Amino acid sequence: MTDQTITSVSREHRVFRPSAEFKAQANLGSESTYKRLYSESVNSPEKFWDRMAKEHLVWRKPYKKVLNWKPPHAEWFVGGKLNVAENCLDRHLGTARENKAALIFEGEPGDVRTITYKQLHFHVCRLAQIFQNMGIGKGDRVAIYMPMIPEAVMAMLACARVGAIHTVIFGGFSPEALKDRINDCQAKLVITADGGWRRGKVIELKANVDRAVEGTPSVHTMMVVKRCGNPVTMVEGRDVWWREAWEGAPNYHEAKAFDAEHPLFILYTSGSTGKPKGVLHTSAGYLLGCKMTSQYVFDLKENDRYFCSADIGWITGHSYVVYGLLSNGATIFMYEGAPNQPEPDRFWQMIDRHGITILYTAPTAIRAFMRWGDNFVLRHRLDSLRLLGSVGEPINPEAWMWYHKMIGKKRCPIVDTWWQTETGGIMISPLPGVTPTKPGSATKPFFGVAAKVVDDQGKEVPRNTGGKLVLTQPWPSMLRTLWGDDDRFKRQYFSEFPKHPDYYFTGDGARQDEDGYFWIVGRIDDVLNVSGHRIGTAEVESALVSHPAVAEAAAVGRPDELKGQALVVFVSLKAGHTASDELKEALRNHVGKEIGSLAKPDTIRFAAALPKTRSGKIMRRILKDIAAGATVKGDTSTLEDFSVVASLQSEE
Ligand code: 6R9
Repeated sequence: MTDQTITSVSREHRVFRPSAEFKAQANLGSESTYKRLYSESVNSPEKFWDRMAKEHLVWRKPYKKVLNWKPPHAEWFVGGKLNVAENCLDRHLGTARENKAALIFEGEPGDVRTITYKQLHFHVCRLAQIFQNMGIGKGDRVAIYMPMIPEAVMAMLACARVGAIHTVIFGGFSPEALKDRINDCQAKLVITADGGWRRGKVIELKANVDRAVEGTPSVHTMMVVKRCGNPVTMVEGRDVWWREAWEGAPNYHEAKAFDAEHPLFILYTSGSTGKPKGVLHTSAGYLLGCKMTSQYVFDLKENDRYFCSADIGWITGHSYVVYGLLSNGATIFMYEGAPNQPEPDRFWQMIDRHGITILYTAPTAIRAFMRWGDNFVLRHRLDSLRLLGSVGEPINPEAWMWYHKMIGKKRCPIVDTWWQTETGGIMISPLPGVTPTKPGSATKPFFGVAAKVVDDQGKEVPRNTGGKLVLTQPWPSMLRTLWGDDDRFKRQYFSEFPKHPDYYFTGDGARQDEDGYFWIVGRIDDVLNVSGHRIGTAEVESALVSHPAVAEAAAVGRPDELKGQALVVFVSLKAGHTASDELKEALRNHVGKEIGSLAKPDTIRFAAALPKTRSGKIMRRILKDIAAGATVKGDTSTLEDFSVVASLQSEE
C-alpha cells in the first residue's frame, strides 16, 4: 500500500451532532450508555453476547457455551438450537404485529402489493412444505436467481425454515457466472422468474438459467415465478411454475430447530484471485448481528417504513432487506426496478407515496441523483423521512452534504455504515442518537467490533496515519469459512500478519483521526469497487484472456466521479489480431457474457506489451497511474522494459 492512497482522503472538519429531538426518541440516545456497552462488549464479549443472544433471539434449545474460538474458526452459541425463519416470522404472530405489513412491494411498472406478517408466514410455510415434497431439506443448496419481488424473500425464508442453504445470485450475472456458482455449491434446486422489469424492459432470467443449467448436473428442479409473462420454455419433469407447485400443497409446516452453527447461506463475492469466494454464514450469530444492528443503527421503531435500495443478490439485501428487518418485525419496502424509471425521481415519488421513514442506499446512487439535478428532488415533500443510511463504498463529503441537505433537509441523521459480505452485518457506523457525524467518516465501531488500523507487521499505527484495517476479535456474524475451501479462507483473511493469526484482515485501508473516528479509504487488494459492486481484477482478466484474440490482460481501477471506480483494462493481442473499435466492443460483450454486465470494462486500451517486473509480474500500480492520466510515480527500477510505459503514455 502506498501512503499516497491514504493521505489523499480529504481532511474534513465539519461535525454534525444528533438533534435533541432525535436523541430524545432514539433507541440508544446516550453517549455514556454507548461507551459502557461498547467497553463491556470488547472486554467481556462472552458476557455481553450471552445477554444479547437471550434478549434478541428466540431459542428452541439453550446453548451451552457462548463462544468457542480456535482462530480462525469460531463457533457461537454452541449447542443451542433455533429456527431462523421462525425468528423472522412466527415470533410476531399472535402479537400486535400479526396484521402489520411485513413487505410493501412496488414493481417497476407501478404494481403495488402489501403482505402482512401473517400472510408472509403463510406463504413461507407453504413453500417450505413444497421444498420438503421436492426432497429439499437440511443442508441442501438452493440457488435463487430472481428479480426484487416478494417471492425472492419468501424463497430465502423457506430455505431457512427447512434448513436448506440458499445462495442468491444477483439477476445481473450472466449464465456463465450462474453456472460456476451453482456448480461450486452443487445446488439441487434453482428458483427463478420468467423475467424481471428493468428500465421498461424484461430481463430474461429463465432463459439465462436454461443456459446455465446445461452445465450443472446437480440441478434437478427449477421453480419459476410468473412475473412479466414473457415466453419461456418449461422442461417437463424439471421445471415447475411457482403457482402450480402450490396447488394442493398443505399450507402448514412444522419447523424443525437447527444448530446455532447450521449454515444459513452462501454468498459469492469477488476476491483477489480469479474464482469467486463462497462466503458462508451460519444461523444464530449472523441473525443476532443483523437484528441488533438494524435496531440500533437504523433506530427502528414500530411505525417505520424502511427502504433499502440494495438487491437481495448482495449481502446488504440479505442482512438489511430480509433478516435484520423481519427479525425486528419492521415494515420493509421493496422496489423492483431502476431508480430513473420512468423519470429520475422514482425514489422520491415512492418515498412520498408510501410514507418511507428510513432510506438506506449507496454513494454511487446518491452521486447519480446529484447529477440528474435537484429539480427532480424538489418536486417531492420527503417529510416522512427521519433517517438516512449509506453503504457500499466511501461516501465523498460532497455527496454526503447533498444527501444531508437535499434529501434529509438537514433534519435526518446520516449513518455511513462500513461492513462487508464477510462481516455479515454493520461493523463501523454512527449510532444516530449518539454519534456526532463527520461527512465521509463511518465514525465508530459497533458493539463487539474490535477494529484497529495497523502497519504491515500488525502493529497499531498512530492516529492520523494510514494503515490496514483489521478486526482483532471474533464477532457473532462473522463468516465461518469459504464454501469448500477452508485453506483459502485462512489465507485470505487470517494470514496477513503472521504474528497475529487471530487478526481478521479486511482488505481495506483506513486511518483513525484524533477523535478515534475511522476513515475508510477503500480496497488495498486487487478488488475494485465499481458502483458499490466488488469486482475482482483477476476475474475480469481471466474472462478477457478466454477470448481468442487476447494474449494478456490487466484490469485496474480509475477514480470515477459517479461510480467511485471505473474499470479500465489493458489488453495485448495475439499475433494476427488487430486493434479496432469492433474488437473493443466484442471484448466488452465477452466480459459481459462471462461475468455479467456489471463487469463490462468502461475503457479498453490495447497495448503492444504490459509493464512487468523482471520476475514477470504485471505492475498494476503503473497501469493505475496511466489509467488515471497521471504521470507514473514511484519506483520503476524493477521494470523489465521502460519503453513499454513510454509507449502506453504516448498513446493517451
Ligand atoms: C456491505 C458491502 C465490502 C467493501 C468493503 C469496503 C467497501 C462498504 C463502506 C465501504 C467505505 C463504507 N465499503 N461500505 N467503504 N465506507 N461505508 O458493501 O459489502 O459488497 O462485500 O463490499 O465495500 O471496501 O471492504 P461488500
